[in-house]
Amino acid sequence: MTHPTFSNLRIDSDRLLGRLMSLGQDGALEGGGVCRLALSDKDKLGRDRVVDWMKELGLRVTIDKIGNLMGFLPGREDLSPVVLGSHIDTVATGGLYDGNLGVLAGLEVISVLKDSGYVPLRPIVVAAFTNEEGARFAPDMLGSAVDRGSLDLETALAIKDSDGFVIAEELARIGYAGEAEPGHIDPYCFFELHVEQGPVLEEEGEQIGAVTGVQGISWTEYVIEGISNHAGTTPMRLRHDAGFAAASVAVAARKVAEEIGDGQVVTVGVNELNPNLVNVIARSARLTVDMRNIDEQKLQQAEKRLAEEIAAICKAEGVRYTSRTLARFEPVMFDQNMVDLIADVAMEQGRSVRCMSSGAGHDAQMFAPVCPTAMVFVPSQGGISHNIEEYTSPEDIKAGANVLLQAALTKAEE
Ligand code: HGY
Ligand code: MN
Ligand code: MN
Ligand code: MN
Repeated sequence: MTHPTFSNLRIDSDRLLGRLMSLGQDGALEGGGVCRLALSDKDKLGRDRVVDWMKELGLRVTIDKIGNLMGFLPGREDLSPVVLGSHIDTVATGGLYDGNLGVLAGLEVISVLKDSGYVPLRPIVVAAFTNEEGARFAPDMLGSAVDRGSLDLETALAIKDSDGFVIAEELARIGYAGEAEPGHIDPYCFFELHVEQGPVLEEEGEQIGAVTGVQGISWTEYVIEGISNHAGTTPMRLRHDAGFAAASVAVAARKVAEEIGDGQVVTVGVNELNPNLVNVIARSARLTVDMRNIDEQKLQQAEKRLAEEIAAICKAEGVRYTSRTLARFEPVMFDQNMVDLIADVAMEQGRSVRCMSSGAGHDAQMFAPVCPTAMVFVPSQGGISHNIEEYTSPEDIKAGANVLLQAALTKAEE
């Protein structure tokens, strides 16, 4: 029996936008935006909502031991599945789209199949991975890394947030300490639809990004220990000021980025002083440095240079420091055939498309080493993300979800 073609199937953008807005209620911030930190009560609300939608769609829902959610739609044959994944945890000042779009567009693909009665050859899995952001628990992409075996489950379960809460206990507390073994699916291929989170597509007037890879990520936490003292009585020559050392690290990090050039980015996102009082020279500082580059050699060079700078700063100020690696992922390249498929589908649908690498980390980078993987980007208005003003237009969301639909169904017939 020849199977009806799927090429005329299209998403229902009102339904997809409706789900995005509904999910955005879980952790909604006054004045817009979302705070749905991994394994928080708000994350539980979002998870419960997504699980309900998966069940309404008749998917077989599994929760694994690190809390990854997977909805399974059988295919005509019992083959390895096409996986459509992303995340629903957000940073504390998050938007409606980062991660959420990828998971809900996956559910929209399932809804289209249910409406049309079309059953693809291969099963399709929609996945929402635990703690992609890394904003509460480091490293980021934690759930997908455990799923793909690049992070040990027991190690991940023991990770604590800055308040001392442990992942294993938080999973149990919100009722998402699943029983399935991480890695219980053997993916045929992996797609992730995601907002670009940068300015490129909008600046160049392109509608779709066919993502070729993800840059390397290096997260380090530094704790600098000085001597607290009176701000008024302590001569400058006698100070061992952890606050000054931390500020100097931020300046040095920017200098290293400029030295390396070529797309090197460096961010000091956390800089906590203790006791953090107006008239006390800081006793200690806890800061994080996020460094990224698509070129692994240059990223290593940036790490080396920053280490040199920090050693010199702390020696000169007479303060001690310790460092801890929070995350370290090498750059990944996606499967060229999958990238080409995304570009071809976009052009067939009359969309302008450009190939580009991703500045942000994504769950897809955990799948790239183990199966054909690629991402679809849609523009971020003003290039803004990790910000409550994050916005992508309904037209761009519809365009991206239709590209995901057709690319996924093409692979599901292989
Ligand atoms: O940091 C990142 O790029 C990702 O959003 N976790
Ligand atoms: Mn994301
Ligand atoms: Mn993010
Ligand atoms: Mn990300």
